[in-house]
Amino acid sequence: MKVLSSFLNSLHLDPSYCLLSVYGVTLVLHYYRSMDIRTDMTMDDVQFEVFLKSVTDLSSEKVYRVFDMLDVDCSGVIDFDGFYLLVCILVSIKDGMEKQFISCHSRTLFDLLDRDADGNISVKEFERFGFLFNLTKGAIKEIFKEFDVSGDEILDYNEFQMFIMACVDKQKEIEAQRSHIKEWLQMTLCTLL
Ligand SMILES: [Ca+2]
Ligand SMILES: [Ca+2]
Repeated sequence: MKVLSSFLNSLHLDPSYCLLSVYGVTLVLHYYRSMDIRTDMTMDDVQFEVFLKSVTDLSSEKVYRVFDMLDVDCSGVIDFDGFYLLVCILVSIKDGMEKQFISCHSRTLFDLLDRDADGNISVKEFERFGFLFNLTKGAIKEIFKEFDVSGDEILDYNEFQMFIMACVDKQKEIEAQRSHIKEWLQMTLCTLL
């Protein structure tokens, strides 16, 4: 999923808590209110589709999957809390902070992914929403192979947390490799010039 939006470009997450600043929350609230034509602090599926399609490249089918995920009480509307969470997810993707975001909000995300609320995440549940964090079907299968320690083809919360820690470690490994390459390039350039 790609995030393309001038509104979201102006927002960034706090690196420690992976949440928006007070100023950011105010901006999001203002934006949410500007779309709230019924002035009842709710957003229906049509408004939601217009918003999400204007800031991402998601298909209508995937937009409705996200809507279902955030509409936890099946009321047919998204309240401000759900919208705020969605904006934080989108900002984390825009800034390449998906893994840190998953790590900071693991319990919330686990509960959202666990659609049937049985306390476990199945491959099907993961595949349904994995696209949000740019996890492909192949990557999800690998995750299950590696982290389904009990071998019951579902991830409980402990297994899910192990997966998150591995993702964070992988992210750090990639960042360390990038900084080594940068240092090496700078040193090589200095000796050549
Ligand atoms: Ca489940
Ligand atoms: Ca398991």
